[in-house]
Amino acid sequence: MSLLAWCLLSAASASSAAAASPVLAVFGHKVPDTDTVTAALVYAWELNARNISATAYRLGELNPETDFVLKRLGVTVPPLLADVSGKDTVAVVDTNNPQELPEGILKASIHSIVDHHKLSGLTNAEPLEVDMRPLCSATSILYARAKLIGLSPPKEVAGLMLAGILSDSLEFRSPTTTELDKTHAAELGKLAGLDVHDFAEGMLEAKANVDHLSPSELIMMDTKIFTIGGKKLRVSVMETTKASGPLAKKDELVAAMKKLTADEKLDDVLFFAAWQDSAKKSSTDNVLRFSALIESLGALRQGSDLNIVQ
Ligand SMILES: [Mn+2]
Repeated sequence: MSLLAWCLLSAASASSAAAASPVLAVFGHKVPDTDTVTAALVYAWELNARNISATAYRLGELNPETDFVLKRLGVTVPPLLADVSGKDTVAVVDTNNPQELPEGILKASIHSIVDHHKLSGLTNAEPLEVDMRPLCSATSILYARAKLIGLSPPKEVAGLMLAGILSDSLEFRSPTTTELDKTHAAELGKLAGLDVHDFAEGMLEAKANVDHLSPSELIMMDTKIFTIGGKKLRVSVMETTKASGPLAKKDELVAAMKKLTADEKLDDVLFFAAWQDSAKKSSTDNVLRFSALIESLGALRQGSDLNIVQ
């Protein structure tokens, strides 16, 4: 075979292979947070750089922090994905819990998972690539992967990686933060041309601005249902810069929590509002706790655990 014929043949088979291979849908969990959205975008970038066609999606509305990050970095908001089917091939980031994924996930073909959570029961018919590491965020794992395979992230991708680390680690205050995460953040700040602390402050300000959200939207911003001791609880958390926001909305919040308890046939809705104090290292020192059940029972007392815990 002549060299030209060989080249033509290779090109033809390469293009037909590309046409036949499906575009991977990359996404994280429902009620997306910053790490889930940025990790989906970053992993789609990595896959495309590896010549695996991939598109990032989100499974819900952006929270104000993620909205700030994408605008600050000039990155387009990924499209919303309603569900997946048996025809789809997907890549999952930042979760491996089927309850946090679209219903069709058990029928879809899973190409790979990149996650930093504990094993949570996702199964698949075929062998797949799984990269799980105990780092503070999915994007921290993705940066380690990029370094390993010699991919250098462009500015905006480095910014997305940094945002995932800063968000999930609460700017390194979370106990899940490792020394490697801090090293990654410092390197990514340089690559993205961002001052790490200033960027984190901007994210925190955006997160704290919840004026436009209704009490029920506040409760659903970062939330999960747990069954503990036979009781079904919805546990919601909110991080803010000051307690005055959620305190001012306390009555409306508790009313919305009672409604949710009845609507979803729950035993209780717990809402934790944590705010950061720059003078303290831990973010768990300052927490407001609200319970729909205790409020309903009239057990709220002055100085009880529903008030500020210092
Ligand atoms: Mn995460």
